[in-house]
Amino acid sequence: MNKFVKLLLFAIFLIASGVVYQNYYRPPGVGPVKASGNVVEIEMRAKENKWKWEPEEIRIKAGDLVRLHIFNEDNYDHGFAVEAFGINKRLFPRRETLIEFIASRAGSFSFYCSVPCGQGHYEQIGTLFVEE
Ligand SMILES: [Cu+2]
Repeated sequence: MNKFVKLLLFAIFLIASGVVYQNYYRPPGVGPVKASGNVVEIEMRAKENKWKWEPEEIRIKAGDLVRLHIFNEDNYDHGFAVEAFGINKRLFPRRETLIEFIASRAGSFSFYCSVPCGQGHYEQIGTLFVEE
């Protein structure tokens, strides 16, 4: 058999198996969520010398475009990270940092300070609830 025919058959097999997976086997939680078009503005603070986020819980809906305005009240750096959405940003002292992302899947995810910042570093955590 001609090698190009073999390649073509292999390409057809790959595409067909992708289509079968998408339609019959893909779990509903895997794959992108449709963007809702909603923009959610959230004001957040890292409280001065408390190693606490305010608020410690954020509730949003899947598909929302989230704009987090985080003000760091301390005179040293913090970080803000949510692993599920690939977010990790440094928060410079006494200023606001804007973090934008689309909540592309539902669930509850923890966020935390990602810059070693002192005695309360490991307690500086919170939860992001993304509702369906
Ligand atoms: Cu820290």
